[in-house]
Amino acid sequence: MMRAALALARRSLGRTWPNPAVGCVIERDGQVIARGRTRDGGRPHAEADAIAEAAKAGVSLEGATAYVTLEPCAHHGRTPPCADALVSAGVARVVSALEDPDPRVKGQGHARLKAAGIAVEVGEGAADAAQINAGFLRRVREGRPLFHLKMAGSLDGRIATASGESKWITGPAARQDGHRLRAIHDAILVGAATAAADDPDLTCRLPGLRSYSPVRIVLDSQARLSPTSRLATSARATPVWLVCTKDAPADRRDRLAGLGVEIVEVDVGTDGRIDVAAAAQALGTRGLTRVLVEGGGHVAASFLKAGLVDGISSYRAGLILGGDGRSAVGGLEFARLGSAPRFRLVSARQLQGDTLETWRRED
Ligand code: AOF
Ligand code: ZN
Repeated sequence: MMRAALALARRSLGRTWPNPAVGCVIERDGQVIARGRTRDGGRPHAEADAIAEAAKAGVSLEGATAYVTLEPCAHHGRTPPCADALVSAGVARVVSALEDPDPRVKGQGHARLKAAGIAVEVGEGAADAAQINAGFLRRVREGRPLFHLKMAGSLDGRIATASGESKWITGPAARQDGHRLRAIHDAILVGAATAAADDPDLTCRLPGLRSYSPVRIVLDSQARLSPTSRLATSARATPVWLVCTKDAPADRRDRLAGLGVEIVEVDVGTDGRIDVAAAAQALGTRGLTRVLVEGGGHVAASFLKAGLVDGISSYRAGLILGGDGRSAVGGLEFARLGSAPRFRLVSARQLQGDTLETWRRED
C-alpha cells in the first residue's frame, strides 16, 4: 500500500511547488477504497484529494487505514488540516512514511491523529519518501531547492567538436527522455551564454504533459537576454525568471519585465558573476523545490564548485570527440581527487544506442 502511495506521489513531481508531492492510499480489508495525490500548484493536499474521491463515490472511510508518504498537515491553510480531515472521515489507522519538517507541522500532524485515538505508525517507506521529497526537504531545511544537473555528451565527456558542432550528439530516445526529466522538475535553469547561443524554448514537450510547464530560469548577470528571444517572447504563456545582479542596466531589465519576465536580483559573487549560492536562496524563497540545471558548462561548473549539485543525469552517446572538444563542465579544476565532488550511481539505462546514468551526491 505504501508503495502505491509512493508511486502516486511520484506522479505529482514537478507540479506541486512550493508544496511537496505527496501520495495517499486508503485501504480497508486489503482493498484500496480511495487514492489521492497533491494536485497542481500544491492544493488540494493528497489526503484531501483521497477523501474527496471517496465522498464522490459515496464510500465511507470509517475504520479504514490511510497510507501517506508525508505526515498529514496540522495547520489551517486554504482548507482545514489534513490530520483533522482524516479524523472526521473516521479513519482508524494512519501509516506515515516521514515527519514533515515544515515548522507548521513538525510532528503536530501525527500528534493530532493520536490525540483523536487513531493508531499512527511512522517510518514505512521513509527512504523512498525522503528521495521523492528531497527538493521540499532541502527548501524547508536549507532555504534552497534541490539542483539536478543534466549532462549530455560523448563517451569521453565532451559536448562539442573542435569546431563547435554540438547538435544531435545523443539520439532521439535520449532527447525524449530529457523532456521527462524536465517534467519532474519545478524549473529549468540555463546560463545567459546558452540562452544566447541556442535560443531555447525550455518547455516540456511530452504528450499529456503540456498542461504544466516548468518555470524557465536564465542566470544572466547583465540582463542580456534578447527581447526577441523565444524565452522573452513567450514569458506571458510560461513563466521566465531572469536572475541578474544589481549591475544589470535598468533599461534592459525594464524592457524584459515589460514582456512579462520576472526579474530576480541577487548579489555579485567574488568572481564578478552571479553568486550562485545567493541565487539558490532566492529561488528557494520564491518556493521552488526542484531545479534542473541544463547548461552550459560554466553554469554547471559554478553549481558544482558551490557544492549545490544534488544529482546528475548523464546521457552519453557512443562517440569519441577527443581532447579539443568542449567539456561538459567548463572552468572547473581540482588539484586533488579528495576535493572533487563525488557521486554515487543510482541507476543506469540504455536508451537506444545511448546510455542514461543517474548519480546522486554522497553527503
Ligand atoms: C499534506 N498533504 O499533500 C501536502 C502537504 O500552503 P498550504 O496550506 O497548502 O500548506 C503547505 C504545507 O503543507 C507544506 O509546506 C507541507 O508542510 C504540507 N504539504 N501536507 O498533509 C499534502 N502537499
Ligand atoms: Zn494537508
